[in-house]
Amino acid sequence: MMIREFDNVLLATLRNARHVAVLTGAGVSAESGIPTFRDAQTGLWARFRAEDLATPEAFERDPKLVWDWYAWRREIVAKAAPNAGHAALARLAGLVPRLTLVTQNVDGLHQQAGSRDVIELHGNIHRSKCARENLVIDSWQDVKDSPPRCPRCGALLRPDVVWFGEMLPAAALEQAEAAAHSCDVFLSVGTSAAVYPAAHLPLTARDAGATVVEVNKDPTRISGAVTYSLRGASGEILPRLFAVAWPM
Ligand code: BV8
Repeated sequence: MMIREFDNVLLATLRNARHVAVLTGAGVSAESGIPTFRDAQTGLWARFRAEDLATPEAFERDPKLVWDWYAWRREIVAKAAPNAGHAALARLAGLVPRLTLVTQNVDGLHQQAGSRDVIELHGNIHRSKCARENLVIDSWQDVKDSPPRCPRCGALLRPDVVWFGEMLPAAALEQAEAAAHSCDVFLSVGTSAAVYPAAHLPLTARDAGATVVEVNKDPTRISGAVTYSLRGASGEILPRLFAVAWPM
């Protein structure tokens, strides 16, 4: 059901929820100035598609290109601040008995907004790891050429994110799936629901009997499968929805 204003059943369901699970995607960071994953890229990177660069094959073929692409994205993220949508989700933790916040984003903005125990399904762009040992490396010798090398074994460093074709961190995925099975409300915010297995989560929640609420600027492939589809910017809808559901 696509609704403009919030109906009373939705508001009561939210207010009475024992456990709310949230899945966010790149759309929740769009109002912070971070291009979404499927936005066309700009500048030097305009001729590349994100999906083609975020792969082990691309890194294998041209490690410098992929490393430099992440360095460019890290610069954009470094200038970005959490927006009203991130802040509303951080406040939500104090409004419900139990909140599980799962994100596909790698920008760390939920944590910056004050959310705790954020489940990062696709890693974090601020962390780098040894491409051979898979261990997170905090510091390395600066070399003019990129990517830098692991100070322990000399292999190339890579971003600590999950590329297409790679497994998600098992513990994170298990926690996210458990929350989808046990929550009574599942919010899918700012995601095209195009990438698996994250895209299964809202449907897992629906099949387990949860009320699923999508908050998204455009229709997505799950818009017809959710209980409520709220169309618009998360930075505008989330603060209003929570203020109406939990009047001060
Ligand atoms: C895996 C990290 C085992 C890197 C990313 C089952 C079926 C089909 C395919 C598969 C499947 N299982 C696995 C696959 C293959 C693949 C996949 O899903 N492919 C897709 C393209 C079909 N999945 C994998 O490879 C995963 N690994 O499952 O391992 C396996 C492997 C192979 C085969 C079988 C099993 C790993 C996936 C992780 C990839 N890494 N990111 C990086 O960031 O560089 S995914 C990437 O996409 C980002 O993390 C991003 O978050 C994610 C999802 O995109 P969205 O967040 O939804 O962003 P998008 O731009 O698409 O949409 C934004 C939405 O926001 C839009 O709808 C827009 O309208 C809206 N919006 C914009 N502004 C706002 C807004 N909404 C609200 N407010 C606003 N202001």
